[in-house]
Amino acid sequence: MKKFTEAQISTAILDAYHEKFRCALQSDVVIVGAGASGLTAAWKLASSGICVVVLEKRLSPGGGIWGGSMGMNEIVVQPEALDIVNAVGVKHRTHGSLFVIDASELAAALCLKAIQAGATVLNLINAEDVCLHNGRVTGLVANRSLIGESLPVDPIVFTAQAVIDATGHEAVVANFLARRGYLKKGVLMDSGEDAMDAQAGEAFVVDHVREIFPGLWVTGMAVCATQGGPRMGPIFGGMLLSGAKAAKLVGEVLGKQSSGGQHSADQAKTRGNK
Ligand code: 48F
Repeated sequence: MKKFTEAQISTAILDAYHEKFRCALQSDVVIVGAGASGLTAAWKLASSGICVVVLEKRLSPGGGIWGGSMGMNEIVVQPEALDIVNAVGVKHRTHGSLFVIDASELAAALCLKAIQAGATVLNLINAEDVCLHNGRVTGLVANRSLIGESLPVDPIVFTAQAVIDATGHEAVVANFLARRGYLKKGVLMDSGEDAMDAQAGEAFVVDHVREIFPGLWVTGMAVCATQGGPRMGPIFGGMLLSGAKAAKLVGEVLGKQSSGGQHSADQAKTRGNK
């Protein structure tokens, strides 16, 4: 007597994914990019009861964390980010005035924090355009990674009250607007991010988190790419702080109108989390 069948396995996956995907189609916040800043923003927003969906085009969430520096999988943070590092719960070693963290541990821990807080992370989903209503970004147009790029298959739309561009150096979502001339002068009008200056870049990436267009916020390297800030290499404190700041700014705006508290709590409960 068979205990389970192949059909049951497939049906279990299909039912679970269908439920997750259906909830994700309408949320409070869509974050594009599951790198350091995007996952931090997702974790913080979901922790405050906001319904968050993260779209990631690659197979694995974690963005640029995994590779550390030149493939050496260690990353560095500065003292200002230590509170967040401790809250994520990863180990760190002191190195002079800096701290070193195993890149895999940080990537895995941030992803776990975001999901256990109630965020929905959808991998293999590529954002390919924005949805724009009355001069405001109201969602993301997205397709399966690889399918949309190679076949004439129409996308799907994820609707949200706020969208965060956390796509790193490419600032993909901001570019959807820039290429049509929607962004004001000074935002993606010049040469993108500036040459490397680690300390200045780390400050810039936090100080310049903002709503660059109605409904669209930038965090992480997308901040520097859109506003000409310096790049900074494998120091990640600024990414964590930038994600936390984006969550705070978006949370303040949504605080007045968020309907997602119960939704997010329900999502976490469905997965057996507290
Ligand atoms: O690159 P990434 O980690 O962005 P970040 O949070 O962090 C930057 C650092 O990794 C590093 C650095 C540190 O000092 O300079 O570069 O700003 O994560 C960006 C994520 O966005 C995904 C991409 O696969 C990556 O995981 N992404 C990019 N374009 C799309 C996308 C897209 N069109 N749709 C969905 N995901």
